[in-house]
Amino acid sequence: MNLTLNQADILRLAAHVEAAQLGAHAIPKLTDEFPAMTIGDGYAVQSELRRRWVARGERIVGWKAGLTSKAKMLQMGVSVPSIGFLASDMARPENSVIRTDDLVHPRVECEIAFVTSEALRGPGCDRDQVLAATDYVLPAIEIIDSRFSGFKFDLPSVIADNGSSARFVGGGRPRRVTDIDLRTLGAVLEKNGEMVTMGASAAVLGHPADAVAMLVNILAELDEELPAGSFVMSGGITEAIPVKAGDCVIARFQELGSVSIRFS
Ligand code: 0L1
Ligand code: MG
Repeated sequence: MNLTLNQADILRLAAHVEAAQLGAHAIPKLTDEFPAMTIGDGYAVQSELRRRWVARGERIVGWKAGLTSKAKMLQMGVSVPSIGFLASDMARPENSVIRTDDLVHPRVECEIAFVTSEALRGPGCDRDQVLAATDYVLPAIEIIDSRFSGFKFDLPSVIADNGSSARFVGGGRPRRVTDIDLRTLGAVLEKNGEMVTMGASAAVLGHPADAVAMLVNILAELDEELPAGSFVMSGGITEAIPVKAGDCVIARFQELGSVSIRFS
């Protein structure tokens, strides 16, 4: 990938983003200081952020595909999806209470998560390879939290911020991919007992396994593979809904059951 940042700037930006994530404070988008920043620069900062996460003793448990629906790409003014890593300290149990005082401006999305039983490596990874390497899928809620002030960001900045990753919750009813039609699954998101948004799994690049293949192919550009046993969030089926302390959220999925969480 094309880089314009030098190593010192990559290290400094990763420390800057990490401080915003851990301290839950908003920062200006990184391209304000580095207008020529590229997607490759964004991934270089994200890789350094991942190295820092591991150095703090956390495990990388999987990856997420972001900005995978046409609607979301249009909304954010970007034309390609992104990926980010998922670490052990971001996982929360189903039905748990998630604090909001250590988040900047959390939003929730309904997603289909894949758990892999074999490693996947691009380039050229496709839907069939993803489905063959999938142990099971399950419904999930992603809690995204862009650290950029006023949600003003661009693709290089959001990639450096690890695709706004913050928390994730898997649950419901795990299913084999051969037992369901992953393309046509509907999902409804309820907040405080009211339906706030709904969508169908085809919103995710036409098929959620295509989003996982896209993720594997981006990993290949970073000279990495998706290890067996990874937890992979395939991207928001619904738009992201803002949440605050006191909110109860339930994501109901066709065929896959539901996932609920509460915010304090
Ligand atoms: O999961 C995602 O689609 C990442 C979205 C990044 C932009 C945002 O924070 O809304
Ligand atoms: Mg997401």
